[in-house]
Amino acid sequence: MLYSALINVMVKAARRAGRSLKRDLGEIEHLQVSLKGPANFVSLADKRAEEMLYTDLAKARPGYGFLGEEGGSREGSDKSHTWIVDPLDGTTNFLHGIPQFAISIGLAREGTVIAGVIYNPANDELYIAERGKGAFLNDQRIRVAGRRKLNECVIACGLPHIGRGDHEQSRREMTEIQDKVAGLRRFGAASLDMAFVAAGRLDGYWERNLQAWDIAAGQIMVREAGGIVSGIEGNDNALTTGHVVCGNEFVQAELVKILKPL
Ligand code: 2AM
Ligand code: CA
Repeated sequence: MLYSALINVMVKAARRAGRSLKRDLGEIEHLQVSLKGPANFVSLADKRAEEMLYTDLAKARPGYGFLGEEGGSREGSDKSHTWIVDPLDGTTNFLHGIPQFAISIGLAREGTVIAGVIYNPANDELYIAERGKGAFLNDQRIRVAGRRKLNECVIACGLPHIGRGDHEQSRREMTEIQDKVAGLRRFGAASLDMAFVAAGRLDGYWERNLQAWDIAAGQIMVREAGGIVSGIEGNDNALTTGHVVCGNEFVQAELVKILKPL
């Protein structure tokens, strides 16, 4: 598969940071004897991965801005381009040795995401999307699922963490959706949930109160796979609201219809 120079830069960076995370995952088991150890260790793994990504991306594209979960915002001389990076999405899974986590890299030009790479080093699944060029999983073109009946759909959600979000509202949402779908799932890594929607594994996904780095690469992945991504309002921007609803055009619309009034 021949990708653009830009995608090759992103993939190379994701794979190098991925090797580092995979090594660290191997260490997690040994650290579970200590109660405090794993969380600190994961935080270090996270920071190390982000620094690797920053180094590689800044070297390949000097001047681009960089927004990362760990290091925050770093300005560049090129004000129109920004990397939006989550070095470890699905931290809780990683901490527990659950192989559902990813490195997520998006590139925004003038505020629009034009390329995305999502890489799960645990199972070596690499998702790629570039504006106008489609979405790919391990070099195979992917498309969102075609189901139109919600009662045949498998839908994923996110659940707010302790001390975050509105837990009552989240329970109302789950109750409403659970009654109408073939299956409800909660995997715990937003970028991979969106990648799964792009690959047609999931028919839809919603979650509130996310950050730009959770969403950027996933958003272009779903769109390039033929799907729709919005906020809870249905026509708003997930990247700025932090709320995501996605799926094919029917599923996204059905989910919005249910979630909006809640
Ligand atoms: P993270 O692992 O990078 O933090 C799962 O519901 C999603 O929520 C994950 O993508 C996870 O990304 C994110 N997440 C985890 N803890 C969070 C928190 N305290 N606030 C907001 N988002 C969080
Ligand atoms: Ca994240």
